[in-house]
Amino acid sequence: MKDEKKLTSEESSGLGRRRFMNSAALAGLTLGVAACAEKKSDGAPAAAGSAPAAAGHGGNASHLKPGELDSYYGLWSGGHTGDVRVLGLPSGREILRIPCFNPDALVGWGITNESKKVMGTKADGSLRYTVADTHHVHASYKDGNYDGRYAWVNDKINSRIARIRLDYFVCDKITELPNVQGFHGIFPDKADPVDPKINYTTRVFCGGEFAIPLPNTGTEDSSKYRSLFSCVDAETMEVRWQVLIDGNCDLVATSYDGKLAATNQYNTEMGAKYEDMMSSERDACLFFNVARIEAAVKAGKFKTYGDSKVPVVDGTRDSNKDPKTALTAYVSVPKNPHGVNASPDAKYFICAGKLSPTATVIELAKVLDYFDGKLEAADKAIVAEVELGLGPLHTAFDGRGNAFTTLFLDSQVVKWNVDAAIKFHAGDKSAKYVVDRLDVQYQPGHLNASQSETRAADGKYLAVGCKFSKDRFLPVGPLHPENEQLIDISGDKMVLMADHPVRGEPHDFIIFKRELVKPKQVYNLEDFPLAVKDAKESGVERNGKKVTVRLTSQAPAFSMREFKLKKGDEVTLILTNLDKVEDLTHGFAIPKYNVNFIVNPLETASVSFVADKPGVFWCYCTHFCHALHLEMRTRMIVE
Ligand code: CUK
Ligand code: CUA
Ligand code: CA
Repeated sequence: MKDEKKLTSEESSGLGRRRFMNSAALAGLTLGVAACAEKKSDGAPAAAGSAPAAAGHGGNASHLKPGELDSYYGLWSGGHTGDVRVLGLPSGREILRIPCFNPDALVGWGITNESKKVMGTKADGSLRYTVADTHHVHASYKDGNYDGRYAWVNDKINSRIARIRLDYFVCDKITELPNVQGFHGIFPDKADPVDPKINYTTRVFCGGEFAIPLPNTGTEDSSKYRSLFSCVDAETMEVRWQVLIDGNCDLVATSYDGKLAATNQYNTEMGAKYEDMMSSERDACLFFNVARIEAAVKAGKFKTYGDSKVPVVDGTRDSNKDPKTALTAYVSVPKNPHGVNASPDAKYFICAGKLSPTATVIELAKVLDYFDGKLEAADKAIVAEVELGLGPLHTAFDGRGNAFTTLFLDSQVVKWNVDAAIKFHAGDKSAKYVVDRLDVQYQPGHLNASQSETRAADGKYLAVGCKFSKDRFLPVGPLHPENEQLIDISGDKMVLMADHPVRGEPHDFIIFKRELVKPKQVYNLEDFPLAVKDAKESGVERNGKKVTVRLTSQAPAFSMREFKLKKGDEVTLILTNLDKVEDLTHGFAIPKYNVNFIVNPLETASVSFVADKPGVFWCYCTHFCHALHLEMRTRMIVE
């Protein structure tokens, strides 16, 4: 009888397709559906799978009233779109996309000279790359928490790292890593291992996943291919050093004391085919002794490869047998591990098994003991290796001693207690380490909890990036969106709160309290060397074929009604927005010239083009700014 009622409410809320799912998935839905029915009887709007599901389980709500602000920011990697998406949580509303690696039509990223300079151009001025594959977003730390300065994101395709300024939420630098392919894992350090006064991020570590010949001569003999682990300077964005390793890098984690960075390795076999990559029963979690690596670089104990001047130190097994001088430590973990994550109590790294149904808990103090010669083998740093379910990929934390791991094959999140797992592993078989399991829809990859990888993990919300949404949203042809699900983790039991469709494929994200960033509302004229500071400075300046057009915008007009060019002119057009009010943004589009970009309040941007088409071209404002927005134009006359 009860079940029938649930189905009816499913159908009335447009979710009748749920009936077609497998039974395991259906079980996971029950809570959300029941809560929907409850809420409806309250006379409140029926928002599918929203807040009410959490009632009585800690009370976190995902539905916000109109005008209400979210309490958390989420920074989501954009995947193929090469951007970073800013979400508000718990509502899941997408607030902004920050273009990094790919052109973006809204802001004119890849169109303006300023953005092209960040993105990198070829000799002819065109963009070096227009595709990307971002996976991991992480932000800068201070005292073990985010400090709101920067975020970084990787591009796996072209081995680039982009930095985002979190005052303006814009990408300001991109660095391409030398000597590596498939740059995947990324993580900032959280302190300096040498100078205790530096309790904030100064380095970003980058894992190279695919092995290539060094230098890349195109040799077919894959036994000569190598992977490198890289360190990028957080301020200058220059590559400080790299480490030649055995095996490959996948994800990256860092310790709170700054002493250790780690990467999980699924290809210790150094195979070129997947069968070879999974031929060993165990692979590794590879630890880097940051202070020793930097001492080796200082002492000149490095090589360089090809054109790159970046020092490369030797972190291979053979060269690092004596723990007391070793730069690296290879800790053996089960077959083809995936994520590695640092617990908020600063004690452990957890490596998920992927092809093994286990998670491995590695105690950081013991890894340091190994480097001090006090532990006979690096593998002794393992304090637990426990079964969780099929396909463990990534782990998040609630700050109360619990870990949450995605099970890709089981389509579940499993909540488990780290201390209990350690007890169980030590022989106490009565220690129940699995606390709860929740079905998710479907096949989750990354997950992250609010403030998870900080000292301030608060155990409120958990977001799960499900790779398949199948029947969760209206069908739109063969390609479905991914399903980002929000889970309330404030109680003992996890409670599914909401589904959100997202464009593929974000992979990873972080969630942090809104008061940790202080975004600016307008730009500063002084920050732009090209700024046209007064409308009176507008005009056309000719130097042979080279022409500079200076313009300002102030709603509802550009500073010149028209400007004249000659066919063949090499034009640089500089536009400063003199409006000072936040959000009073103007656009500038030139028909037939492939130009469209925006200028935010007190921002300056420029574009360069050859005036190769004669005629009259109405340059118009593309961003609604004023009642006279449509009238906001200037005439470009090419004679
Ligand atoms: S990888 Cu995507 S689910 Cu690139 Cu972080 Cu694990
Ligand atoms: Cu200016 Cu629309
Ligand atoms: Ca392997």
